[in-house]
Amino acid sequence: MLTSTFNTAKSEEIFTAAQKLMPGGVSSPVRAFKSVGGQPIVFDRVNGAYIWDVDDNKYIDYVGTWGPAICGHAHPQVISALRDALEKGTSFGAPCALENVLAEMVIDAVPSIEMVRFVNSGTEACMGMLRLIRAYTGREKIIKFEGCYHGHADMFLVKAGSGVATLGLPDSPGVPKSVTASTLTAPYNDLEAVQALFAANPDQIAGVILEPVVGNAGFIPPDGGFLAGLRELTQENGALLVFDEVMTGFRIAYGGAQEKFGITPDVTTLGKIIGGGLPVGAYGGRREIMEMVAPAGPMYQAGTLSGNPLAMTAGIKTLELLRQPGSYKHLDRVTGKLINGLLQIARAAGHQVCGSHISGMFGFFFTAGPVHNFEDAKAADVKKFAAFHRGMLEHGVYLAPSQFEAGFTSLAHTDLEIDKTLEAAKAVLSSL
Ligand code: HOZ
Repeated sequence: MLTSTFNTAKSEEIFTAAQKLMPGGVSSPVRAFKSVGGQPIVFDRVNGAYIWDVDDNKYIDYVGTWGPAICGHAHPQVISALRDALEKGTSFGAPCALENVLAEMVIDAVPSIEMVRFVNSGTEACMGMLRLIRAYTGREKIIKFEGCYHGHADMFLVKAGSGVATLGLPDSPGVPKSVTASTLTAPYNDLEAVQALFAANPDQIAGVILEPVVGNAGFIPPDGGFLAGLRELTQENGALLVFDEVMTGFRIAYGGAQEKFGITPDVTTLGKIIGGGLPVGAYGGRREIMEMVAPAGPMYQAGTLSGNPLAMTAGIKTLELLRQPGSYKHLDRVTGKLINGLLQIARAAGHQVCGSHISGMFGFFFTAGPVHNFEDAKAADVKKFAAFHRGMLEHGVYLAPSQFEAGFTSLAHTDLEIDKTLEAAKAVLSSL
């Protein structure tokens, strides 16, 4: 059901050409609209809470380039800082003073981090982190949770979330069994399952790795006591606790989930926001652990563009903006208004729905819920989500094209955008 003004002819033309040039026409699978149907929209520009496509349709954006755009897209201060940095070049491949500035900001903010290594993506951060916890503990096995996504490295592609869940893929071909044999999995929010894995693998588990708030199986917060229970179990068993805060870092609180829930892991991975929209990742933790990393220690990990001045600049400016008083209060207020409004409208229209938010991160499922883990998430009505997604698109609202992704707001989302979104949701949900 196209609205009279919804024309995506140029998007379709460009995407048709893209499919001959790149696998599936995209540079990352979750963008391909596979689970919501229709062709993906091809974008031209972004600003504040908005994103425009090549046909000049304007959308209120709740993807925020998958999280980094927390200050709003193309924030004038970020752009201006980047222009100045650009004058000095794009990459030094050598130490740069800006690395110190961002490192100090990260160390000051994130309780578990005393030293940090910058890399170029969340995937790289998680690869480095895994080698580090294995090097530090001298153990090989890890525990991850079903539906959690820690990037696309071999050892994490076991019951993974994000695009793997969106496309309903089995664990990926090309990943050697010998690599994933050390990856043990448990349902999220299930302490007993973790306890059983520790009991069955004594002195073999290097660490427990999780998204402290899941964003890659849809949005799933931890049950009360879950994070504290993992902290205890890891300590009792000589394993490290790792929070993958690529999504939640600087989003659900300035100090991430560990600040929000008061649980300090041993190691943390970051990405997205700390690059302010440029490619970046980082892993950090206690000094004695981080000093294993080369050249301070023997664990090797490297990168040509790591710590480059543009990514450092965008990250520093983004964190400066976030540090201003009221940022997280704003994110919490607008996101609460959005999710509560959506749930109310959906229920009034007769749909079964559940959802929640923490600060500027949210999610909802078309099921009565509650959703505690990936199995619960998979039981939601994906077809209804697809129809809702399409309807919202046609009403000028861009949501993540998958039920298995969290949504993000920004400092640029105001009551105006939320009200317009809820108006659109009312129209769409009453027609489903
Ligand atoms: N890591 C992002 C959220 N699941 C997805 C980004 C992508 O795969 O393009």
